[in-house]
Amino acid sequence: MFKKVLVANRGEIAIRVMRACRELGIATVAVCSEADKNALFAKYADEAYLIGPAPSSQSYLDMDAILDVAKKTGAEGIHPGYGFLSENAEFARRCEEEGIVFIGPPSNVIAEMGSKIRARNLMIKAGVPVLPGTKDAIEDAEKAKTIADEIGYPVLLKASAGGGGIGMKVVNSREELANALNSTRQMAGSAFGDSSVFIEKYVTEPRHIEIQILADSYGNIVYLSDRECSIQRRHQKLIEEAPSPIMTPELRAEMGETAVRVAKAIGYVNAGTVEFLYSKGKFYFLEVNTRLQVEHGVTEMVTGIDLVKEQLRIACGKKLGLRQEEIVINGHAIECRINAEDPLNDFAPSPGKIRRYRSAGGPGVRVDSGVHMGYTISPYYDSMISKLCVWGRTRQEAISRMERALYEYVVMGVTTNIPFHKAVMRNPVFKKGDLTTNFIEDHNILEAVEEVVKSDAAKGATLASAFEPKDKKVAAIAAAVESYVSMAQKTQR
Ligand code: MV4
Repeated sequence: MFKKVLVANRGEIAIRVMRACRELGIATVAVCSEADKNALFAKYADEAYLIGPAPSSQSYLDMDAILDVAKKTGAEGIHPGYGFLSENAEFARRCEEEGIVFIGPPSNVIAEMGSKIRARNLMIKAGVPVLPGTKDAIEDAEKAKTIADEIGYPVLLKASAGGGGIGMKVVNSREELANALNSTRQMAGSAFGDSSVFIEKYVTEPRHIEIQILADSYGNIVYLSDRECSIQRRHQKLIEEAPSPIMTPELRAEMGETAVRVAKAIGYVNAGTVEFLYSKGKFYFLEVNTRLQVEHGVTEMVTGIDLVKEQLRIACGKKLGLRQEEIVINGHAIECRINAEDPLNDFAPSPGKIRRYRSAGGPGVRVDSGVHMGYTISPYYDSMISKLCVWGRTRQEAISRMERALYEYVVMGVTTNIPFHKAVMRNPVFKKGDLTTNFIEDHNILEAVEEVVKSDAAKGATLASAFEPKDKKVAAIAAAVESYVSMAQKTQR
């Protein structure tokens, strides 16, 4: 097992990885930017190194700086977390070259899955269901029209180098196709340096269901749980759950075995996720995420498996200690991403200082967070405060537990999307589990958020309101004392 691992990330995922390391007796090295000098993850690590100023390009994306710290500290492995360099094939290759273990898949697999066209063609060869579409990139509008006529509108233009919904354009008629093709190719070229665009049949009301897999270096591959990730806004996931409300043992086996076939076909190693669209009883391959995902915690809660520990074991050459028949799904888990953003203002980020903080807790509640009271949410990075996960024996118990946890969760000083999550949990269609990727628009959730904000404020329906001084004068004194204390702390530094 590794003696020392560098975590090339920040915030909650850095702490998440360090927790697994601590349990395995692995020393940890953190790298941080100027903005994160006093962040919890930097204090949690056994060693922490400043690698640059706040902008990610000069810190968490600076491969040279990160590799220098790894070499200087003797870290045998680097865990990239998610985002930043986690799916950067060049970084994985450089780790391999330096003899430092990249705790994730081989760099060539990351590169291969970075091309949606190549991934699709590999899946077709492996007999994995894909949507009707083109095997190659399309450049000529007339050819595209012929193909789209065969597929049938609406079609979706997709940038081959895109991901997470960036570089996608829905086309509803022949007349729109030529302009759409040109604009999508142009956007892909400037965003990804690769203007390749292909066509797929557009599925209008899909579910987004993904399968977690684990693969070791000896060809052993298992699937763990499925996850329903349909509640997204502009391709940003907000609520995930395991298992999907529509999952049956038969469907899970079919999708799981398909995900294992995908992993085998591409020579996958370590933790990964196979994304599918599900519509009218059928599922179709979308893409492979070659990293540990934000929402991995719901899989951990229903299987009892620590995915980061499994990643570390696989990365240091151990065989998978899991057989498919011993992986059992127990209960139901839901994750709400708690972000410092204003759901009443187009989810605009709301950076700033957390004046009061008390996370939820109690039976069946897990909070993965990188913040604390007095912490300032930086405008340089994503606005995540935490991932609030709950487990229940049934989906209904998980929902009521999530409602209770959201009631308890106190974050004051910044605006959060907690009211959004409350509005979803209360929604009768959500409670029935009738989800598609259009859920937020189809059920006017944003209007419901306004109601939640009003009712929370009016009748003190949150634990947070218990911290609000009733008397305006008391509030003014409290604020003055707080600003004095923070000034005094600054002078001490
Ligand atoms: C699609 C699709 C409908 N039809 N492909 C979004 C990001 C990437 N995972 C692929 N995505 C989609 N691809 C076809 N042919 C709908 C989406 C999509 C989506 C998929 C999963 C979860 C949320 C989504 C939100 C919007 C669009």
